[in-house]
Amino acid sequence: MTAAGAPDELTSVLRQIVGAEHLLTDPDLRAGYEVDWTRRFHGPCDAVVRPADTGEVAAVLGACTAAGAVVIPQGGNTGLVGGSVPGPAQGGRRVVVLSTRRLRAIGPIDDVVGQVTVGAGVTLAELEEAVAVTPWRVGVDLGARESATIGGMVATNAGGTRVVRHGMMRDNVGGVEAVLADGTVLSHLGGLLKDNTGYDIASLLCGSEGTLAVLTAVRMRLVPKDDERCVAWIGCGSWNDAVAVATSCRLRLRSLDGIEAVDAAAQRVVAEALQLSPPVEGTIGLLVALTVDGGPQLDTLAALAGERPVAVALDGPGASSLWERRDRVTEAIATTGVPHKLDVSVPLPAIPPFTAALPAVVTAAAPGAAVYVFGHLGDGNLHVNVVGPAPEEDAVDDAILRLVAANGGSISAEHGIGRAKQRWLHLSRSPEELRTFRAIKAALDPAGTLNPGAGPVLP
Ligand code: FAD
Ligand code: LAC
Ligand code: ZN
Repeated sequence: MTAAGAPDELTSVLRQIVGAEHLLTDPDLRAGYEVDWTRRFHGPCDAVVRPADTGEVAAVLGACTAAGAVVIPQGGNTGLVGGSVPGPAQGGRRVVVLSTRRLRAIGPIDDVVGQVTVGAGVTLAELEEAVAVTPWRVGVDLGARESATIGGMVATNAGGTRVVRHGMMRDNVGGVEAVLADGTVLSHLGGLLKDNTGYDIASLLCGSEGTLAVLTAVRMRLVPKDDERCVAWIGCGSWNDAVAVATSCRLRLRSLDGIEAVDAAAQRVVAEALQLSPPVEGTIGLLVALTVDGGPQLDTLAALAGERPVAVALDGPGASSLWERRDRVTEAIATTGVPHKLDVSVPLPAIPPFTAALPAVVTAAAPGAAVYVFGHLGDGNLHVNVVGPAPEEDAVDDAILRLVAANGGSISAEHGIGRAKQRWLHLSRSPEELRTFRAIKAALDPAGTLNPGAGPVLP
């Protein structure tokens, strides 16, 4: 196989492993795997392989490492930092995208402990559907549920809209099966609640972004299914006000799932692009979701909202409609151009000064750009999206991430580093930590097969 697609020994080995139908070399068939969801990141590959099971993944990785090729693991390709697609140049090495979408087995659901083992290529929506008949549900939820895979969600340690209650992906994983770059299979899927028998490989792979191993199966810990759910949208006068309400909610509302925020610009773009008007007046739309365990919770919610405009809906179409106005913000922004997506976190008290400084910082770096702020306020996690600068320009990224660091924040709250943020990783991690990352990488993938140039290991 060459960059031009001519067959060579690696191609024939890979074809023997996965079968001709699942080795894609035709440019038209490869195209969708070569560009990310945002359209900001793209790069060519020589082939896409779609292994059917763990054995085939191991054989593919062994062959690619032996041939000195690069392997980019890819699940649903909904990642927002360019880590799921090749870089523009991968050091002149041959590039193989390994798609996990055929790893779709869903094992028996353990109703007693609330666990299930699933193939890494199962989507979040498919898993939710499979557990819908049980008293359990998946603890993590996010807008890309129809395409995002469980393997990709572990690899990015995805967060989403229920972190306040159920934590991030790491908190919902009971074990993993994964394949190292040399083809070694590691499997620890027992799901024991207590198991202090050494290093926690599942936890290490959470957030590893395809740089240490390819996840092939995940033991998911499920959470009890909610009773009736209530969603409230509160119009807040400012970020200061929104943070104050969010803190009161966390202190006083039991069974709180999440507290999300959508600024006025993001509400406007949702209204325009999706024909979904903001449900109440207010600078910041604050969306509070909780499980209702009786009247007192709703009374407390009403008291917390006080004089602010509020819309409340119990489970059903009303709740879905309120939720849609948050769930689809990313989709709405993408209709206006190629976004620079800056997923960051800052300490809650820093949100008002950070958001106050933001407009001037953006204007200085990217005059005329549109800026939208929304995200998981309960986690101190804001998504700052900027539309206007060309995809390859990163002055505005630089300015915003430096502002984040100056406010004691993290340059990536939940999306990871990918190809988008390697340049700024030093703002959040010390040289000692970065050296340790490199040592872990060298131990598990000494040939540098897996996703070089992306994730937390700097080139
Ligand atoms: P991909 O995009 O295919 O890959 C992401 C990374 O994981 C890459 O580095 C890739 O190499 C690696 N990878 C994928 N599969 C494997 C595997 N089996 N083994 C090893 N490495 C692998 N993210 C959040 O955290 N919270 C949100 O609320 C959220 N909302 C979103 C809403 C929308 C509309 C969209 C488009 C995205 C959203 N995301 C969110 C981002 C994205 O959905 C998550 O990062 C998700 O976890 C990616 O899953 P994926 O299967 O698409 O992974
Ligand atoms: C969200 C994605 C962008 O929260 O993480 O909508
Ligand atoms: Zn998010």
